[in-house]
Amino acid sequence: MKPEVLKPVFDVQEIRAQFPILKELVHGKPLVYFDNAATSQKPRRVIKAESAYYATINSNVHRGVHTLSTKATEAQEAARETIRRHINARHAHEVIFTSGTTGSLNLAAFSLGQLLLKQGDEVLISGMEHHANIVPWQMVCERHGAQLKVIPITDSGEWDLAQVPFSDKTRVLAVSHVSNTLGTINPVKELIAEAKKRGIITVLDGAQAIAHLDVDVQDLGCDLYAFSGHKAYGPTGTGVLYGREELLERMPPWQGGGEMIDTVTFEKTTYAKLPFKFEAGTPHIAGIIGLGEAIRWMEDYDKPAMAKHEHELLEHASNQLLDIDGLRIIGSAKEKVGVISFVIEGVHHYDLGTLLDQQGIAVRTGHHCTQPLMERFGVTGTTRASFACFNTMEEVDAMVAATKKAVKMLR
Ligand code: C6P
Repeated sequence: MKPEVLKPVFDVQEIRAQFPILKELVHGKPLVYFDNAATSQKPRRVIKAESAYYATINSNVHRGVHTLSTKATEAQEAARETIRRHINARHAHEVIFTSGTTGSLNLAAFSLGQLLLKQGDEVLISGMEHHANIVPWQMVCERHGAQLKVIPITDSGEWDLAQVPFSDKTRVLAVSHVSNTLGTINPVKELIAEAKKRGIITVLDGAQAIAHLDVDVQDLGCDLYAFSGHKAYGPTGTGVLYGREELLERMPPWQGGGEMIDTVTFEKTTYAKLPFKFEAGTPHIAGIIGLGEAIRWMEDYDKPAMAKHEHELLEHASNQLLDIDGLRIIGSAKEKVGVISFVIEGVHHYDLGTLLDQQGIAVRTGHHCTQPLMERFGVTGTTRASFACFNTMEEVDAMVAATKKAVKMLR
């Protein structure tokens, strides 16, 4: 159960005051940070938690009997428990720490490949996946003689549910909960239910969901769920792979090394219990402690209230931007998080991004690590603004005004 906390009324200025970076100037202008899908900014509490570890308890975990090691271990394991509670996993040992979503998905692909895949089997992904949820599966498919199948995408940027290529050879379904490029919130529960009926293992890429949706892995019914800490107000270099206990028990380890073993001889190694079987080497202890703090911070500030605010920013941005002649929004799904991708006739996204930066406005331009999706929409790249709880309507207005100005200069 999540602790009952009295949520403060959503006050964007009060939230902004907690992000030191928002006081920075870029090219002499106040920073407008709209690149939260790439990485979110960090509240002071997270920065403090990470530096307090280095300043007061820096030590390795699960290795020493000395006081600092015990304190570091307790702090790291408290973060694991916080994350367990936040995503409603049954057990803390179902939460594996990784370097990020990419690390989590590579672990999942390698290990499931070893466990399940053989010649002729199929892995099903979707046409809106990030490269991190394409390439690891391609690599294991190649290794095991399996085939990658793809759910097509509609013009509005949603899965075409009438054309999901399930077959009796499908062994794994690996799809994103939320698209990083389109912002689409996918109907994952529905697809997981269908996959389960067919005995298919389900993997969700939650990189863009964790900071915006209430994620309940038991309710979703997925077998594995991957996310990064740094997109959820936590430190870079941290990530999680949640896994259902029974499946994790059967999955072979990904990397070998210290801490993931029970006994080692030159003839044979036996592996440690969960979660340590999957956590070879010294983890990013400071980062994990920071991630625990980021999750507690989000819980204090109420994710649904944050999501509502971000949705208002999205609506406002969409309405204002569509005033610009020749502007096309890529991704018009009914259910979206605060991500808006657009192209403008006669304007290259790179030039627009550079001119926005000169006004202090940070957006991402390019293919957003979703090249097949770009091909689907017949574009080489887009300009993407992605909102977080600390962004304001005034900042959206500033972006729209700067975009209009840039378009005049570039056409
Ligand atoms: N997307 C973006 O700007 P890492 O880099 O491991 O923390 O996350 C990879 C990843 C996986 N899946 C999805 C849906 C993602 O959005 C990302 C990261 C960033 O859109 C950086 S490319």
